[in-house]
Order: sequence, then structure tokens, then C-alpha cells
Amino acid sequence: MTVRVGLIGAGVMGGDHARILSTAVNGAWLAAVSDADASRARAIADAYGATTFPDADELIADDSVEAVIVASPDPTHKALVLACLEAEKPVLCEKPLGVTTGECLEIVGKETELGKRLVQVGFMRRFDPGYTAMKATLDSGDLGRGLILHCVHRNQTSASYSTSEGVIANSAVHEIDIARWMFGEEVVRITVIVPRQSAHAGMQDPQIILMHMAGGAVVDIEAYLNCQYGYDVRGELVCESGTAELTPPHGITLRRSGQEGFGHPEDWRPRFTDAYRIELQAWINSVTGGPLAGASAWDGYAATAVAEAGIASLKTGTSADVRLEAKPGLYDA
Ligand code: ISE
Repeated sequence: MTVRVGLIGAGVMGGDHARILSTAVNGAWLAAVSDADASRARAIADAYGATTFPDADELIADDSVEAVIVASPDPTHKALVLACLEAEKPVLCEKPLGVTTGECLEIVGKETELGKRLVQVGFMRRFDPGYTAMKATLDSGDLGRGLILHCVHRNQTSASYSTSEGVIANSAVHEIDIARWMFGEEVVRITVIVPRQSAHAGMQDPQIILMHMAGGAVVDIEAYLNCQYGYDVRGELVCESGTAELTPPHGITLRRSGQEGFGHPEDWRPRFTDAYRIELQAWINSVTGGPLAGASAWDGYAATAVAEAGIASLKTGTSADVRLEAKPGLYDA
């Protein structure tokens, strides 16, 4: 069975999803593309033999589309995901699911009303071979209980629209999701500490984020969006009897001019190329009756709730407790 996929958003991530779906995923066909900029939609549609729709809602409603990828600007996510639920079509929505917890809860409410899960949130790191090996090690119990997760999240330079709040809500939100997934428990408290601001950043960058997990583990995140030298994501899980550290997929070690090392890409796409491919394949498999994979709408809500508490901590300079709504039974594992 081939799933006919409609793509909304033909920007950086939309273009990448279109390419991966069309060249590296089994059982899927890019059938339709929509973007506010018709020429961008046309370029992707022409490259992969898809049809364009001037209007995203028309694409969602059209019979030629069986499942939808939402990769449009963040503020458009909520309405588009709700439209997919209205049409009862599976949807893979890029993070964040909504820009506020209120928006995410509307989606959780709608899905709960439908009584079936159709939403997957694009937290692709859950599919990264490094993070999945780390989680498998923790779950095996071989190293004892997890105590600390150290994280580093650096971007070469931030986008022009980046803000101090976005360092948490747009970037560190990946570590927020990974921490919840890794430990299988919620974040209960978050504290944001700020060093002096980098001269390269027109906002509070970098930031140090500390999270207390419900079971007692602690997560620290250095989020630095203007580190200048390249994209760099690191993680080390400290357990009672050893540690598990991510090895970035740098392929080769280069030795030249008296130095030994490896390169760093300009952004996250090469670093997480495997994660994106595996994520899309898992989504397509779930659409055709396979097991549900990835982050649910509830996970999207919880990540946004933690990010909102983090932003409160950034603003007040004190710790913020994270309080989640009651979890509907639909989202019990
Ligand atoms: C970007 O929006 C992403 O989602 C990337 O995965 C992340 O690493 C980057 O920091 C964000 O700005």
C-alpha cells in the first residue's frame, strides 16, 4: 500500500521532508504540496511529481491526500492539525504542536473526543540512533538507575527571528522532549540560569536550563544558538554504574595540518539525517496499520508546558514548577 501524503509548508523543513519521503521512505508518495508562497510549493511539486493546492485546508480535505505533514510556520500548526483531525487524517506536525499550552490542549481535547490517535509530533530525536541506543541502555538496567542527563545544544548562528524565549521554546524543547522520553517521567521543576550574553547574540544566549524529573533525576542543558563554529548536539547519561554518551555521526576523522578532528554541519539537518528518515518511515508504517511511533499530541502539550515554565523562570530568575493537566486515558502507553 502506498500512502498519498500532502505536505503543508515548503520551507527548509518541508523541502527536507519532501526529499526524504520521495527518495528514502518505503510505501509513501508525495501527492500534494501547499505553501503561502505558491512558487515554493510549485518547485517542490515539480521536483517530485506532486500537485499543488493554493489553500492548505483544501489540501487536507482533498480525497487524493490520505495523510498530512505540517511544516508551515509555528503559529499555523494548531488550526491545520485541528483540520486534519476534523477530516480524520493522520498528521505529522513539526514541533511545536502549538505555540501555547492552550493551543496544544485544544488538539489533545479534539483527539480525545475522536477517541483515536492521529497526531504525531516531529520530535525527530526520538528516532536518532544515538538517543535510541542511550535509552535502550537505560531501559536494560545494566548501568543501574539514570541520575543525570547532561545536554549541549549549540547552533552556529540563530535565525533572524530568534528570541530569548525561543532558545527554550524552539531549541531546548528538543531536550525537554528527550528528557521526558528517556526517563519515562515528567519534568516537575525548571530553572533557567543565564551567564553574560554572547556578543554574537542579540538576545539572552547562551542559557543554562536545569530540570528536575519526577523520579529524582536531574537534566542540565546548555543551549547556545550562536556558538559560531557549527551545529553541535551532545548528551551524556550518567547512571549508577556507568555512563552512555552520544557519538555524533561525523563519519570520518580528518587529520591534516597538525590537527585531528571532524567537521560540524551548519545546521541540524545533516546531524539528524538518520533521525528524520527513520521518523518518516515509522510514521508511514503507523499510517498503514503499524504501531504508533514518536511523540503524541500529549507529548507535544507537555513539552510546551515545560517550555512555558522555563520562560517564566527566565523572566523571574527563580525556579518554576511544572503543572500538567490530567492526562486523558487515550495517551496511556
Ligand atoms: C530548530 O528549530 C530545530 O528544530 C532544530 O532541531 C534545533 O536544533 C534548532 O536549535 C532549532 O532552532
